[in-house]
Amino acid sequence: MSDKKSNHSEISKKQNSSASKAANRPGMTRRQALGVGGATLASAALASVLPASTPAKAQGMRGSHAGGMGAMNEPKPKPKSRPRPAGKPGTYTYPRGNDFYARSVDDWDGFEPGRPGEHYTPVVVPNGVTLPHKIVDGVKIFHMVVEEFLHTFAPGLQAMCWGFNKQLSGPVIEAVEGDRIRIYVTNKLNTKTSVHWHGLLLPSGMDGVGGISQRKIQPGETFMYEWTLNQYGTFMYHSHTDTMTQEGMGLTGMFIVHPRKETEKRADRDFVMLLGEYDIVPGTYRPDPSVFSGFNTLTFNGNCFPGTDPLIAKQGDKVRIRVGNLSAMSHHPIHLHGHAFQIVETDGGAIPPERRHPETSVLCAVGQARAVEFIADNPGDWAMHCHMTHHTMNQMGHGLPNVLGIDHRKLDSQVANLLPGYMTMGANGMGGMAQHAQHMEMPENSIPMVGAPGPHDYIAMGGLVTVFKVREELASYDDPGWYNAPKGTTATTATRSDLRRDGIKI
Ligand SMILES: [Cu+2]
Repeated sequence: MSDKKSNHSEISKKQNSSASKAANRPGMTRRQALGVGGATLASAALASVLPASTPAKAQGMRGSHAGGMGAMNEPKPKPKSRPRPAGKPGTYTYPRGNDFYARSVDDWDGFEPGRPGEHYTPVVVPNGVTLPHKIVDGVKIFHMVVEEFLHTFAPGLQAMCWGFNKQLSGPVIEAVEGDRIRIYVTNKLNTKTSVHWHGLLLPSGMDGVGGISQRKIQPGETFMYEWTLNQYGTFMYHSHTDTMTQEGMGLTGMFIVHPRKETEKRADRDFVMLLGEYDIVPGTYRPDPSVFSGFNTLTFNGNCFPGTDPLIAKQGDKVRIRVGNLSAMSHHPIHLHGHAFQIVETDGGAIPPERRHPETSVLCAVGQARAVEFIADNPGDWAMHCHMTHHTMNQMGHGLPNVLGIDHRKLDSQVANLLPGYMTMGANGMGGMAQHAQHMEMPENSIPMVGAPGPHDYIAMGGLVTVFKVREELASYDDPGWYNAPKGTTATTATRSDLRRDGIKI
């Protein structure tokens, strides 16, 4: 869209100038500016120890041919001619052992920082933001502060959470394959932390696992993570120190890497959705990360329905929805109405077109990421939700006594003598609970288990629910309101003549 382009070109200009400054620094090559030892050096070293006429594969086969006398008669290879692992201390060699990694180029050194508009179409984050960056000497610089803050999950429900830059989920990190990135993490918690870059191929010491790959970041300290992105795809980041507590308090986020070269047509709408779950006991203001099950606050990008922003697309748009799951204990089958899609990426790599298959739900287990794609070809308002029924509920309603089907009128009048206003909830299900709640005193800091007013009726859902809105025409991607369905395309009451015509007896 034209307004977007003008924004991007402004950003591009700034980025161009700092990138060329780096490249023009006297006496410094681009590789030095980027601080990369790199695979080119490593492969040159490997080439120097292999006879030029002998492919590496043949060399390997000869070494492994253990049986037979012929092998004994061959001259023993001198130690120096044996292929060694590439790389040397102080350098990092890009991992190249698996051809299924999602990569659009063969080498990642020397690229300018990727620019929005030119190298990628920026992602859309409902209820969220992307992490701003600046460019210093050709390196993309990010900064995140880990701290406690008051987060609103939906109107009426707040809790003190731990987040990156006061966001739950954390701001989406967005970059391009071949970008050199440097991420500063400042710890403002009263406890140690570290950040793991989930699914990313990087030097072991940058992996962020407290104790294994690094010393933990002490309260008040700022750590620096730096590497060159040598893959593209849908990834995540999260605390990897006391993860039960720290992820359970909200230290999670998504990390998107766009391909340096276009592999397929870009999505017009590229949505990022992080799934999460928290246990907030009504009347309290802090998630309880120690529970094993029974999480009562289920979130898309840190918000539960009706607090979730809709996803907006125009008919004909190519849509990508990237889903990551950093819930504590729950897998989520995310179901989209009105469309089918193909799963095109996991956090392990891209799925080749010939191996994709159609689905209408994508199961995203804890610690997994999935990207699905499709054309938005069906105008309307379409629910998108987790298909686990307890995950489309909010706080007030799990684990209640089962009163389904009982006649509670007598009971209510008796108990009301002791507890004025008492009303048994759930005799006909939970759908009416939110409406009852309008007339009842609710516990402090709690929201009804379901509910928001819809265009046709009350919506009896909460938690992991949002709406995918597709319109024939759109002036902008702002929320267009509810769908105005063409006449005769909405389910409604059957008339007597309908029933008579089709022989339906009621
Ligand atoms: Cu679920």
